[in-house]
Amino acid sequence: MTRALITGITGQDGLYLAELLLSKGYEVYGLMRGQNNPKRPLLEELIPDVTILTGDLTDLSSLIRALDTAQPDEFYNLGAISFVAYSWENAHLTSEVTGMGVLNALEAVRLYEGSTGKQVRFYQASSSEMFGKVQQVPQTEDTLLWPRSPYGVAKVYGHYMTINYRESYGMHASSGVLFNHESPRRGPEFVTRKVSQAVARIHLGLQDEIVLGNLDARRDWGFAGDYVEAMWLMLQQDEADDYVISTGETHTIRTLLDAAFGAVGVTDWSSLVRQDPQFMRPAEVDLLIGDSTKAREKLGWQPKVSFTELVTMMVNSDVEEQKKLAGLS
Ligand code: NDP
Ligand code: GDR
Repeated sequence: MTRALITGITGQDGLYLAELLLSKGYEVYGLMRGQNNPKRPLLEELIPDVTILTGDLTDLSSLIRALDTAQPDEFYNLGAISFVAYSWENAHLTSEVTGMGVLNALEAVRLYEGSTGKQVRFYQASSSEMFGKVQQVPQTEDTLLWPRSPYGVAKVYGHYMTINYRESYGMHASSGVLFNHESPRRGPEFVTRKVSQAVARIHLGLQDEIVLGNLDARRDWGFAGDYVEAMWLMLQQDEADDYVISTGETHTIRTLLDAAFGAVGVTDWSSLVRQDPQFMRPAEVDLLIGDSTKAREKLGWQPKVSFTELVTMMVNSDVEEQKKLAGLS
């Protein structure tokens, strides 16, 4: 039985990846931080077959211990402080977790490989946020990186450290440069879920308006369930490598609003949306659109869920959730 260890198991991608690996017959271990993580009950309900280990990416010894227990064939490093806006307010902590945490994970794997003689295939969750200031579109594996946030800078560090461990120690370390991917499990701080939740509440008469920041930024949004398949495929290759994972379509926040309100039959949302400078960023990533030709050709990967299907799925899920919370169903 193949064994996998996932950091960031309580996050959106951790859950989808764990479900995918369990469906393939893996023995799955998940690293969870904190002495009493509030997400533990939900995790135990959704993925009871995953063995939870405690540890933190900033604590190298906890990672070494987790590897000793899990004895993984594959290590997926999904743990991070992942909210870009928060990274300006907590730049040092973001650098420690999202940047140095990758070094800790790589080092723990290298030590484990050295002491056991066993190979562990390593996946690093790199990000399109690394492209930052627009240099070239669509963005590929070769596009110049110009990060625009402390989060983006930390991800660049982790990305190059992963490549460096591959080149220095011959580790099977791959980096997936994933563009934005969403789902009904997306954290409510991210714009897609903030919109789908608010649209659901407005539709049910529980809220009057949505307050947002920049409506003109463009993102290449895909479905998280499709993207975790790409992570797995990367670790099934003989050679480790880096891959862009994206849909190749880009949409503004305005188009997101069209699709989300459209899902509940509203065509003119102008009186329901207000902009507030508090949600503007000190530096914005204006345009993301990825070219995933390499992944499509070498991994045989392609996204299955369209933008409209994704947004409709999220709004419908939030309508049901909000009905339950409000005692309407
Ligand atoms: P989430 O924010 O949903 O999950 C982040 C996970 O990291 C959580 O499980 C969180 O645990 C964990 N974590 C936070 N701090 C630490 C720490 N100090 N030690 C160990 N774990 C920690 O992110 P996603 O699931 O959306 O993303 C997964 C990864 O992919 C992240 O690295 C993200 O940066 C990256 N990424 C995401 C993209 C996206 O569009 N979703 C696109 C490109 C990259 P807790 O629940 O305890 O806070
Ligand atoms: P992003 O996602 O920063 O791309 O990072 P987010 O959904 O936070 O922002 C996307 C765009 O929407 C604009 N925006 C708002 N964003 C939020 N969160 N809240 C608002 O009210 C709002 N109004 C407008 C933003 O300015 C931005 O342009 C995500 C994360 O998952 C990262 O971890 C990951 O690496 C990247 O995607 C790829």
